Amino acid sequence: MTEINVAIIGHKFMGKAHSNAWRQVSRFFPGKLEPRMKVLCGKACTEELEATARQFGWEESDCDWQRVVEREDIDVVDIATPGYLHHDMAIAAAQAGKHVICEKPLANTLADTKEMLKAVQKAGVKHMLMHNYRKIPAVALVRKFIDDGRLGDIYHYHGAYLQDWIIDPEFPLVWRLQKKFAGSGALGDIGAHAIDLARYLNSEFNTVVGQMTTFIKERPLVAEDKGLRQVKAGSGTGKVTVDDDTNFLARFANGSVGVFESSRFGGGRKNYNTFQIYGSKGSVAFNLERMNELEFYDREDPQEEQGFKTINVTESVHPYVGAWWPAGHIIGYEHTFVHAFHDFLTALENDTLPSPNFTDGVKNQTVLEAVERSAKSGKWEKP
Ligand code: SOE
Repeated sequence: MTEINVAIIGHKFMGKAHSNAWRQVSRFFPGKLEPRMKVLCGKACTEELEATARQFGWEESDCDWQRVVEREDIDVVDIATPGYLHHDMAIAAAQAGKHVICEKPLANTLADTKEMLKAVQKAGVKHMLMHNYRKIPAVALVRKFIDDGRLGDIYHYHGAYLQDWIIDPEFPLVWRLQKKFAGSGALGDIGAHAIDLARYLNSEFNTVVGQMTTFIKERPLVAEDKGLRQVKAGSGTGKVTVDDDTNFLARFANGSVGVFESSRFGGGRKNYNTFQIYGSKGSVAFNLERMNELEFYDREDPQEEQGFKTINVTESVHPYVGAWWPAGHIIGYEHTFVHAFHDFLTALENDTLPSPNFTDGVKNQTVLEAVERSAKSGKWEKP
């Protein structure tokens, strides 16, 4: 057993999910490499940060990310911060010879993603992009079905990712609603997941045409910056500078067509990351809010049996599931990060490139930017 020393930058929602996964991965997926949770890095060296580091299982805490990425004893840097920070952190980590994991989207601009890919390739380090939804057993099963020809030729792909956490006009102007921090709104945050899943399961994108809408254009500022990265803390309101909803059409390289929607105004949809894929031999439908189930329609079933059936993706033969519990004992959102780190450590052990990685980050960003161009031009745009 060889220890691999990990540093994480970021300790909010993604920092918490990643920390849990670093603690669990070797318990359920024992391999030659065992992660050692060395240091959690935050914005300010406070007692709260130290307490968070202890609570999440890290040996130390620090508030100087440049110092952390330069440490001789660190092998992997895990970037779990807002998108506008990814570029500088990933390049510094790569130049320090560290393997790099980065949350999605890889960066807020295509130029930044290309510089990050160049840096990790030049440094010869491993790199992974944390699109954790590829690591859901049901999603990996769809990938297998397609590889096995069970869907046949793909005709169309529908990807809708809806949430509703900002539907209240009184919800404050947080960093995700400001272009300077988030790059874009629903499109770059949850639309990036939909695009990545479509590339993983179906095909690369050929052309897109889309529209972007901001329903609520002003939002309240909060009294002080509670880590919400306000444009300026204080009373009154601030301007929303990103999309609340983006929808677009797509033509794929494999000849299929696509319909996509990403919105934070899908009232009642909490994390409704869904896709349906329709092919010549079969169809599938998935909903993250029911992540252990996959709807499958097989045109080769006898006619009297035709129809969608619900596969309970909890059998030991299903991807990743054998490491957890017996059939029917479902798993959850946090397990997708454990699967991602298992795949990352396996890639390090085998000296292969993790998937998805920064190359996917560049490709995803070309699609995101083509949709944004199209929303301005009103025309079909090529990624
Ligand atoms: C907020 O939209 C968010 O936390 C996304 O940023 C994550 O990528 C998604 O997995 C859950 O929702």
